[in-house]
Amino acid sequence: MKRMLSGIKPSGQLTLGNYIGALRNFVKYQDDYELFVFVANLHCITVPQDPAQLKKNLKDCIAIYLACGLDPEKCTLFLQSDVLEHAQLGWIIDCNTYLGELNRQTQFKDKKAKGETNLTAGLYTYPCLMAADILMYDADYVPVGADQKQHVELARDVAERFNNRLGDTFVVPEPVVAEVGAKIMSLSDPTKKMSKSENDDKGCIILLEDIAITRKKIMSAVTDSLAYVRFDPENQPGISNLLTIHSAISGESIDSIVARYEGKGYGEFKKEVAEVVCTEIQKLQDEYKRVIESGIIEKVLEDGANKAQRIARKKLNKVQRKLGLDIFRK
Ligand code: ATP
Ligand code: LTN
Repeated sequence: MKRMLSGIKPSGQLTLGNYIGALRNFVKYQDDYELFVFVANLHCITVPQDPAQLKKNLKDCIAIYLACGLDPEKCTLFLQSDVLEHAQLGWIIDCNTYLGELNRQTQFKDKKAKGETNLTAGLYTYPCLMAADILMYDADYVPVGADQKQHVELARDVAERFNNRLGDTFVVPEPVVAEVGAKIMSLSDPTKKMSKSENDDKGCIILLEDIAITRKKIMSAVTDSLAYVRFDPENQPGISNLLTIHSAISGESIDSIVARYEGKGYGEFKKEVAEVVCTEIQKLQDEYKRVIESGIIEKVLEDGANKAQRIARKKLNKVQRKLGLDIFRK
């Protein structure tokens, strides 16, 4: 069975973008792949976090994973910082990545271009830790949203370089980006990604927020004055985003939705999108409550970390041996 791995960085509450672009797909993959899913809490602290809030977000993140249908019997679920090997391999990868490669990573470049101050070294080398997460487990495939593809490509480059220099060590991973829903846009500014860390309250649907608020956000989503429902991301980014959201959740093709709305107004269309989204999120919230009340999270994480660590330890030993870092181990 091929191996697949992905992580989510709960730097805020999880959003509809995370759900459509990532979580929902993981659930499908767990039957066909040996799946590893973790909470990337070390990646969260690349920007300042309130400790109490972070702790709550981490727990919610795991609970949402479980609520979406990730089954600890079928996949390995763990917290990144519980497997200490990640940080050590991360350092080794720091030392095998060129500044030029990091300078080309758009996520950091964008933050810098926006004039954000106090950017940390961790934020800059973030893709190296991500490469460590991936290469540690010999992942064949890495499902990510469109914005993370470049980071997986860096992991590929580092793996290939290391293998060429010191012999076969890492599996070269491939990014997997879903066709529909890889980039859900903000409802208040459909030219920007829906993001939990951008302080975009109106544009961002939080999975655990009150359903009435979700409905309201969709009904007041920014659209345009053209007044026809059509998929044209360039000229009608708002409507196209709503079509994408609908199609990703309902499974109905965008063409078929567009055809049903010929000659009809945006209000009616938004109502249907809101219904589709709210029904899905309500189901998720019910399941989330059940998970929290069941108290299984601790045990799931403990088992997941033990399983992940056995693999990570082996890989790190191999890498250290290749680099000549150890003295006694054969
Ligand atoms: P932030 O919103 O804080 O910039 P993020 O949501 O991009 O962060 P993660 O929470 O780690 O970062 O993302 C987890 C996964 O969800 C990634 O694969 C990411 O690409 C995907 N994802 C996040 N936002 C969206 C979105 N708007 N549309 C589609 N996929 C998304
Ligand atoms: N950087 C990713 C989260 C992440 C990840 C990973 C995803 C950290 N390590 C390894 C896939 C594989 C993000 O911000 N979404």
